[in-house]
Amino acid sequence: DGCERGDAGKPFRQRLLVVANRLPVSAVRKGEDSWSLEMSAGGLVSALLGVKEFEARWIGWAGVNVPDEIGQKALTKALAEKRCIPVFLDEEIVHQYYNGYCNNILWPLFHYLGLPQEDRLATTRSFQSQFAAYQKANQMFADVVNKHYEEGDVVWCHDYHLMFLPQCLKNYNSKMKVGWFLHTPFPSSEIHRTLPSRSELLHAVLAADLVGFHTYDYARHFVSACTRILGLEGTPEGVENQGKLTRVAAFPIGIDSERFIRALDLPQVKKHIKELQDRFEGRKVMLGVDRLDMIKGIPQKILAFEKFLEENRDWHDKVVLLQIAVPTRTDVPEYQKLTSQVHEIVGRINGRFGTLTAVPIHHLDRSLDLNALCALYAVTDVALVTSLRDGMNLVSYEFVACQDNKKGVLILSEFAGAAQSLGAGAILVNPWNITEVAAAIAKALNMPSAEREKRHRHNFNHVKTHTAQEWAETFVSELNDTVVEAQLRTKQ
Ligand code: ADQ
Repeated sequence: DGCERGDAGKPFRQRLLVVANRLPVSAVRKGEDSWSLEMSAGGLVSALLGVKEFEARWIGWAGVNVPDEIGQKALTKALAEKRCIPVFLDEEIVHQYYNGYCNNILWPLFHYLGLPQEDRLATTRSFQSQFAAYQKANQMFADVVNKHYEEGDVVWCHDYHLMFLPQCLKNYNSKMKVGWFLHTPFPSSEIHRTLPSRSELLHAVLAADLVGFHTYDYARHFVSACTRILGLEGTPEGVENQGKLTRVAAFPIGIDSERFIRALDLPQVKKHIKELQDRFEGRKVMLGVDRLDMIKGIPQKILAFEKFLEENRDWHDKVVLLQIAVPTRTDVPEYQKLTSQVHEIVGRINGRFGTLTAVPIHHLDRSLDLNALCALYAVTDVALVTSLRDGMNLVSYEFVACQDNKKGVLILSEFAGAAQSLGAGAILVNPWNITEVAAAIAKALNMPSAEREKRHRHNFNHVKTHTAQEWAETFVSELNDTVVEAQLRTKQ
């Protein structure tokens, strides 16, 4: 059957160690040595559960500070049942590595967003200490991976938090199969050049055997950064460094589309759909679902909706925008400012265009569970995804998966990775141009059903066939093969 066999003659699956900043669990301490754990059902979890050839183990930070040994032991034991292995980070490291270097430096830079003026100098001054904390944190992740690594395991590192990890792991064991995938965009080499630690980061990533991005453009930017900044040679397969080829390629992520399609058949979701339809009867529903983050372009989206209302008086009582924005990184002042800014704009527009019986915008600062989210996607006529930059954007995929009955329209930012895959079915916009987005809203609301059907069909086929599971399988199997190839090349 092609499976290797263990001592008892039973087939065993190769182990996949998935390393990400956060474990897919939320942990709450119940007592000195007891924890309650809830597994988060994100796309990455279901993607990796679907990879049948491998048995996944998770390594990452549990998102809580556990200073005492009793607590750490108890948490480690509880997590083991969920196949999770914790990396313990203290508050100071989290502050410098996670809030500082990851979210204040790399995140805005990779999304082409400058720092606010008042933060710029402060960040420049604290750069070195934050970078040192970043390296230290990556080394702590590597220590845990190394401790649990067994020969034959495949290690998959995730995202901008762990760019140093491939190098730390290869320092321990050059035979370890190591892949690294970036969930955000990789910016133009001209942007990456401005980072004081530009070369160290590139070298560290190049230690991996396979480096993956959502789109071909991000992969190209990365290769350009390696050729221009490090003076290395880029080939169609990747980057060559001292006889070693690091394979660089695009692996566009998808969603677990069946999970969303199945949810629409649940009685409670059907009930919810009916309630929403009754609530908004006679009005077209427009929807935004985002983490409340600068990159999602929420203020720009709402200003474009205001412009649409200004220019289309006959639509005033016939359309409603539901914006569901889940707060994230709430201890960062930039994010607090964004929340107030969005509230202020929504309040102004509702004051301006609302009546005693209806308001044009419903804005919720909260997360919804999968069933509520699916019901909302299903009743929507027009979804608005206006990210200023976005690695992929899974909300656009989830909306399409839930629209096979309604065949609503997706307005999608050309700066989201998803524009490459769903561009043919969506109306693509430049989110910075609110006049253009307002015109796209008018076009979407007035679109004849035959055109909606055609556009939806294109996108639905894509979302159904290019799933998260396929994404994970492709990456992991290519990682398995790439190492062999790379070793062969070195031997030649
Ligand atoms: P995110 O920036 O988090 O992910 P996205 O891809 O849209 O962006 O995924 C967000 C997820 O959170 C979706 O599954 C969505 O359903 C959920 N979500 C958002 N708002 C919610 C709300 N109010 N209530 C409930 N759920 C909500 C990063 C990158 C993306 C990349 C992904 C995957 O920034 O560009 O697509 O990783 O690689």
